[in-house]
Amino acid sequence: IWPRGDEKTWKEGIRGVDSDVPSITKSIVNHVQTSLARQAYNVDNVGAYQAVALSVRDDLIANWNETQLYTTNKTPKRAYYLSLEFLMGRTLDNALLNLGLKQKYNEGVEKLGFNLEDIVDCERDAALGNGGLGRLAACYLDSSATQELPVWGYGLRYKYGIFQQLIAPDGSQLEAPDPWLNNQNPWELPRLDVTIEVRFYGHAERLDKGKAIWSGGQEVLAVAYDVMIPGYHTKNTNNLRLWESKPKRGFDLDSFNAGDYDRAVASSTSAENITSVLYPNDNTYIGKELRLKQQYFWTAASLSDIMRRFKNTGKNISEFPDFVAIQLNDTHPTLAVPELMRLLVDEEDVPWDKAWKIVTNTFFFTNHTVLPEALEKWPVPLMQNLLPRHMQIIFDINLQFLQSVERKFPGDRDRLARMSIIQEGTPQYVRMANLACIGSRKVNGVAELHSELVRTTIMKDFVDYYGVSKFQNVTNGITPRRWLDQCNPLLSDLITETLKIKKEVWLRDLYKLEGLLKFADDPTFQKKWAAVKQSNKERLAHHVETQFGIKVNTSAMFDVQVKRLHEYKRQTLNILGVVHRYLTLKAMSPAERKKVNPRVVFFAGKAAPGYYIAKLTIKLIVNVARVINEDPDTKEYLSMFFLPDYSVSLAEILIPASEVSQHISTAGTEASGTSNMKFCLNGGLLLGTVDGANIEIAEEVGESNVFFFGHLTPAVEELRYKHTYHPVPVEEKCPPLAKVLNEISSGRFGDGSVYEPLLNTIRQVDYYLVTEDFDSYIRALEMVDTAYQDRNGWIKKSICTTAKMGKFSSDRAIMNYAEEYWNIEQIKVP
Ligand code: GP0
Repeated sequence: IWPRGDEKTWKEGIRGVDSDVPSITKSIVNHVQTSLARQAYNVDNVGAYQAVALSVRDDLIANWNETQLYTTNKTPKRAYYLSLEFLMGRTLDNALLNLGLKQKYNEGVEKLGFNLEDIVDCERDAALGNGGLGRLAACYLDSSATQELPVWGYGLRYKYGIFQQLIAPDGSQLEAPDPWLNNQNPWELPRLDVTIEVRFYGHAERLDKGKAIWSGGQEVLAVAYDVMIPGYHTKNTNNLRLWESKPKRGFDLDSFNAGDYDRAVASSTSAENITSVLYPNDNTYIGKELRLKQQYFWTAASLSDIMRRFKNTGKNISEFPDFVAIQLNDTHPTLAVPELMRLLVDEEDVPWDKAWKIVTNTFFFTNHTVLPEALEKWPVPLMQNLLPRHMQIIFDINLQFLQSVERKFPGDRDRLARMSIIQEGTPQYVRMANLACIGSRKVNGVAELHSELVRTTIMKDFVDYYGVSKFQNVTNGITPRRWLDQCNPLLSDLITETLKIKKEVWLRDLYKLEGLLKFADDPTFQKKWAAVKQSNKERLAHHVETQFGIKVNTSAMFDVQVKRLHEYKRQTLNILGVVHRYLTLKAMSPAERKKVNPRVVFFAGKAAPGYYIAKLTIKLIVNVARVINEDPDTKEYLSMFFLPDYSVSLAEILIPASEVSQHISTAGTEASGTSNMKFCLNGGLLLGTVDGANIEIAEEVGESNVFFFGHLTPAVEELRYKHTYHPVPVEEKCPPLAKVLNEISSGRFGDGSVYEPLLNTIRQVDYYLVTEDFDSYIRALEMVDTAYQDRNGWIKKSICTTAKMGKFSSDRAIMNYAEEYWNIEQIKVP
């Protein structure tokens, strides 16, 4: 008995039966029978997902192979993107769209009695990243392949990705592991033959001419797993190589023979531990030895692999920078600088000065934050012990560098101390940003304002020394394939039908969206545009209802703030604003309330497990939501949800449904932001501070189409100074905010004493200036309300916003890196 689908299609798919059924269903059925070893009547959605994924994978492998072969034969210059995080999300839907096979698979799967959307939903996210930085890396891989650039990513294959977030009944965040590899992962190709030995500890003995021999210590193996990265509507399929650690020998036989079983197993577990878990910190540095081990393990394996590939071309070592460019995604891979020095000097016998020239022409460094707590600094004794040879090399680089600074600025001791790679003290520290800057050809920030802050604050001395041209900007971007076509198919179709150009064209040249402008006033188009948003709101509401059992009013305005929890991102400002709104509603008469614009506020985001204030913010959000969602006086007009376990997949549902999204960091603190671009691309309006890429979004869409508020960056330092030395009580500075804080303290949302430490950060130093921006924030929210009352006016703003988002395609960003930094060329695989 064949329980689902078309019996003939199933039967004809079986191996050996020759027929003209479409090759897709045939390949799916084949995988069910062979790879999954299942009978056709024994397939559920998960099994169907696996069979479909394996079938799509066959296509990817074919393209991937051709791309690698073709590129190897052409020996072009290649670029490598070293990132400790790649936040890929799901692959199946994206692969189908990029391959242009979505429609066919839809039909094929239908014939077999399944529904493609349900199958797609069976995939677990690959969540090997924390937030913006990791997702940016994923968008850049998509754009590199789409732009037909020879770019590989290098990262770690963590066994556990970012933790799963659960919310306890009292509103606390709980963390559970993310064993994403428990299910088979069809998207990776294990390369058990590609292994690299990586050494830790031991001792380094100096020889002459700057050389040394590093020996002893612990050796572990790096094993390669390759993830195929298809470009959009091109055969080019790039590679993301992720390393897994394993013991060099399963057991330390010496200890084993001596009967010391525990020690033998300990060395193997310590080797395997290296790639076991992604550190869940975002925008803060954590000084754990295992994290440093991860960084070295990954950079050493990647550089050895890159060196081997370069040497296979038969070129002379001095040509290395003509064939290899390496982008350092933040300071995490900075050990690549001394590691390449070690390879060149100790192993390839290149003289020190020549090696240094090669190194400084190979690397490029992207900074992602100016927050002081995020700057990586490793204690010298820790690094000395783990990487004795690298510590020598770093000291040697530093000596030469400081001598050169001294020649340029004679007698300026303070300057030398600031620019030194080594921060003096007990212990000394290695400043990774200084090393990355000194070792790189160029340094860039990720939005105009941020790059300017890099030049004028953390890298100021280096600008004086090198000149300003080394310090540039590449504004971040997002891939419109995932963040429009895939997550918002209705809008994608409407755009295609309106522009009257093929989807493949505008998705590769996003400036084409400007063609929507001339329809911005067209009432029929406006109607269609609004209907798409409405339908996306309903999709979100349905998701929230099925996943969390909560009903959502879809005629209310959807207001969204989703991102990592961090004081600088100021989710506090948002929640305090919601409480203010609630108190205002409570004070109104029922008749007055009827005139109010109903609003639903969505929050989502994870807090680092050790970040106490961030976790307390989640608790406050959850408990305020509980009270206001149940208040019969107000619940029609205001409700609020904290959606647990924010992920790429959840973002794909939230973003298309948003009418306004909040990006409200203290001015000067958010390097760029990238979700701001995603919301605007999907026709959501931006409510934000004059910070990061918000500024460039406003430049593109026009200030009248965004809601800006708050103090500007130049005011921030002075205000902080005042807060420290001339504090003014909140009661005086901002009475409405004081009222909100006191209502929370007095127990209106459950035991107020729980929140005192959080509320006191605002009442006391208020480092992130919530008290300074609260009034203008409330006024901005009112402006949003007023604008929303004018339905057509709002829809027009929404259309104009999407239309002007061309700049923010990651294709533009990646081409900028390719042309101005890496000097690599596009090669189309025929
Ligand atoms: C920056 F330093 N970012 C860091 C970090 O440790 N983690 C991280 O995600 C982010 C920035 O906060 C950003 O502003 C930026 O756009 C992103 O890196 C990519 O450049 C958040 O979107």
